[in-house]
Formats: sequence, structure tokens, C-alpha cells
Amino acid sequence: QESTRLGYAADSLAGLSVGDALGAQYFMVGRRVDDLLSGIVPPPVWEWTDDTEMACSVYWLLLEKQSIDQDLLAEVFAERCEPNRGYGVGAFVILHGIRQGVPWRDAAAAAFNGEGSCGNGAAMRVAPLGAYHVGEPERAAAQAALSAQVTHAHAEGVAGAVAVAVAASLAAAGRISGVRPKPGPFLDAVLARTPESTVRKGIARARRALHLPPDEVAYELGNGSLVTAQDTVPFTMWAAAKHLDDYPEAIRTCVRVGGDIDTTAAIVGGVVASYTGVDGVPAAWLTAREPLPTWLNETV
Ligand code: 8NA
Ligand code: MG
Ligand code: MG
Ligand code: MG
Repeated sequence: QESTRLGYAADSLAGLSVGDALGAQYFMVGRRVDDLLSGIVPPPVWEWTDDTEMACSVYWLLLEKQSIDQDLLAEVFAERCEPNRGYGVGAFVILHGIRQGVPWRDAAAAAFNGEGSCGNGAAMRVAPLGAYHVGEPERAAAQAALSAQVTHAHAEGVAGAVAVAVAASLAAAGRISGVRPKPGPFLDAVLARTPESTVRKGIARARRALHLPPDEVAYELGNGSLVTAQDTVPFTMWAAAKHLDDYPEAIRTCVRVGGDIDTTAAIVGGVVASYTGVDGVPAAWLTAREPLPTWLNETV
């Protein structure tokens, strides 16, 4: 049912945006990580970043079209882009090009000397799209790939988005069934739908590292410091699998290991909230997060 699917997507977006905004307090504003680990959260307002802005565009497209129209998504990404939200350099150039009238396919293909972007930006924004396709992980994967290609022409950038969307779809399905997916089978199901890639190899390593402490796992798999999908998505899949039923602990795990915290927390928050629902996100954290943009509820 359409309203139910949108509800799952909205819950995922809430988890994603709170993770992004709280994570940015450590990644960009420079607050002390130890404070959060001892239960102290920063004072409001927690401003969200590019992760949330782009996720809002994806969610808006679901409200409008119920599926990924790449031309419209490119237009919305470009039009809604506020330059001060901390966009990746490549993303900023692509979106600027689109605004100047360059077709998105050409702009995305030209990035990084014609390699295309393998940044983590396609993964950071995609969890709500996965949650929307609850119980349909194949469809989530296909739609995620379409959503990624608009800015990320590199296969790794696309694979990262596919893995995250599949994880969110499976998490939402777990919520419906009332059965919490166990970490190992959960990662197996993500692996089964993720195309062969360095990202997928990293998730396979995460699957074998479920018994290890987070710092060690982040050291082995990467914590997003390189801002690429390969360096970001495997750890986020590990953290989401481990803490699927505990949103605050999932976010603390991202903050604890450092790196690209706004983005790791956005991905993990978006997947975990697909399972817990918005009720899993502490009310005080939701209130502290800057309100989502008003254009989210405007139609064309
Ligand atoms: P992107 O396409 O610019 O990619 C992000 C980064 O990935 C690039 O700047 C490169 O360093 C690297 N990269 C991408 N493709 C290649 C390649 N083919 N070869 C070598 N390096 C490559 O933007 P995006 O949307 O994918 O990035 C999302 C990230 O940007 C998120 O972490 C988001 O939060 C934001 N970000 C902001 C800051 C900040 O301080 N404001 C810092 C890092 C990232
Ligand atoms: Mg960001
Ligand atoms: Mg995407
Ligand atoms: Mg980031």
C-alpha cells in the first residue's frame, strides 16, 4: 500500500537526517566524541548537510512519481543544492554543470577525469528509497542503481548505493514481519544483491568480522575518511547489521570510529530507522535536528 511504503521511507529519512546532522557535529563542527559516548549530546540546532538535502530530493521524487525518473532527479538535485551544505567537490561540479544545461549523463561521465565518481554520495542518500521498496530487495537494487547513476558514473559508487538500498529494504521487511534479521543472514542477503565490486568484497569482509570490536573493523574496512563508497559502505553495513534494533547505539558506533561521520551515521541511521521506525530515534535528537526543508511537501 502506497501510504505504508511512503511511511517507511519517511521513517528512514528521519533516521538518515538525524544521523547526518548529529554526525556533522563531530565531523564538521568539531565537538568531542567522548561526550556522546558518555551520554552528552551537543546543543541544538544540528544543521543537516548535503547527505540530507540529496535524500530529501530522492524522497520528494517518491512522493511525486513513485519511481526514479533520472532526468527529474538530476533537475531536483541541481535546483535544491545549497552550496554551503558541504557537498563533495565532484558532486558540486556535476550539479553546477546540470544547472548550466549539461545533460546529467555527460556531467556524471566527465567527473574525475572521465572515471566517474566513486564517492559515497549515492549511498548516503538512498536508504529511504530502499525502505520504500520494503520486501522487494531486487526492485530496491534496480531503483537505487538508477538513482546513483545521475551523479555517480563509477561502478563502485553505484554498488555502494545498491547495497544500502537493499539493506534498508530488508530492514523494513523485518519490521513488518516483527522478526529482527540476524546480522549474518542480513549481510548475506545484502551480498546476494550487490554487484561484484570492491564494495561487495568489503561487505564480505564485514560479514566475517561480526565478532570484532568496531574500532578494529573500521581500521580494516575503512571509516569513510577517503569519502569513497569502497571506504564507507562496508563499515556501515557492519554497524547496521550489528545494531539494527538500537538506533542510538548504531549512531554512537559511527561517531566512535571517526572518519566521514555525517555520512556513515546518515547511512546507518537510514537503514536502522527502516527497522525501528521513527520511534527508535530519540525524540530529543529529532527535535535538535534542523527542520527538514519546506520544499519537501511542495508539488510541481
Ligand atoms: P564526489 O563525487 O565529489 O565524491 C567525493 C570524493 O570522493 C571526491 O571528492 C574524491 O575525493 C573521491 N572520489 C570520487 N570519485 C573518485 C575517483 N574516480 N577517483 C578518486 N577519488 C574519487 O561527491 P559525493 O556526493 O560522492 O560525496 C559525498 C561526500 O561529500 C559525503 O561525505 C558528504 O558529506 C560530502 N563531504 C563533505 C565534506 C565536508 O567537509 N564538507 C567532506 C567530505 C565529504
Ligand atoms: Mg555531508
Ligand atoms: Mg541515490
Ligand atoms: Mg560526509
